Amino acid sequence: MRKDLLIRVFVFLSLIGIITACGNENVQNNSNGEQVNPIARILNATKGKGVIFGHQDATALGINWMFVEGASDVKKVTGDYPALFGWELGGIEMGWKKSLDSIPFDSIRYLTKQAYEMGAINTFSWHPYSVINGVNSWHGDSVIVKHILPGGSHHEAFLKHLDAVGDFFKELKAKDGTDIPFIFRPWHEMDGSWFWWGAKACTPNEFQELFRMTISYLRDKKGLSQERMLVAYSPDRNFGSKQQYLTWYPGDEYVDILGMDNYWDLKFEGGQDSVIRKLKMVIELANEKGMFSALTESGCEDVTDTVWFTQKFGAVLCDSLINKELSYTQVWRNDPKVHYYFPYPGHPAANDAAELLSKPNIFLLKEFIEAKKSE
Ligand code: BMA
Repeated sequence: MRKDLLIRVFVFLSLIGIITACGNENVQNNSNGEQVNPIARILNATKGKGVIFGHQDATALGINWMFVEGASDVKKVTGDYPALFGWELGGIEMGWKKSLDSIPFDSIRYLTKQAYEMGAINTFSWHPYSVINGVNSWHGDSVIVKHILPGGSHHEAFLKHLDAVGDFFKELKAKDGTDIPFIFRPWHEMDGSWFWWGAKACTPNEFQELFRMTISYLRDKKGLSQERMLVAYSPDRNFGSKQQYLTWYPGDEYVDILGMDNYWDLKFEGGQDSVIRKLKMVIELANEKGMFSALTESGCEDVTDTVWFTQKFGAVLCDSLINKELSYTQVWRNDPKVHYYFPYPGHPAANDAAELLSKPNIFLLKEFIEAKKSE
């Protein structure tokens, strides 16, 4: 072979090597090809066996109880805990002792640790107040994002908000001192118009910059490396193609889990077909990128449809491809003062929810612990 041809072949092969190595970064592999993130290892172990079921605020409050040790509406109805616990940090950036949902951050810390010790996964959402004018997250017309980006009038002040979030995460330690790994899902539902980081209040570029800045700051300045924190990108249901789904996408380096929140489609007759169609796009993208996929939020408010769990949600989760590919899902919180998304004992939908969750391929905690044994 001629020397210049040899050089070309060498350059070509090196490029392939570089491209492959970049791909690995997305799934958190170290140089030996091993997963460095404990949650990523678990999601790899359970993939193909079923979908992990989660509940927001699962052990913090429910119908007719609040902070009762060991209580959970999911457990009351199904006999077992969810396998994924969601928690909300809104208000922490204001220096408050309690979240915007009146849950003390000390309780969230305690319950996160408990969930971890039980073998569950913890995931965090954050509905922050604006550092500019103190309004809550549901101000879809307020132009805030561009002012908190680098160079903006409130950038430095906003970094203090990120400090509060990062410090909270850093303090999450197990009994033996191990850092508790978690999923962080910031700036979700950006394709909707209800949040100040949403489609009406910032451009996709500004949004992407906000997302990247948030994750880089937590990683680089707060030490929350990819070994500890997985990041979920989680638009709502407003997309009809993979390209549209990626409108707000900050880039592979900043994301580990591709998600979708979707309450809306499941309100309608046949809506499960739209959810299935959209989730399949998310799954395809996740597989192309070597990432995980999730239905990061769903639910029927006050469970007014008594067969919602088996007929709507279940139709999605039991779709053969989705059941094999989707890592997890979560229904929203049970707050008797506001709304609830999981039935309580005696509720007309209780048996229906229990029926769905009794399926071996939708994981409550015990099944999840079994499934992850091959980790
Ligand atoms: C929303 C509602 C609100 C809550 C917020 C953050 O969907 O449940 O009441 O404040 O989530 O948890």
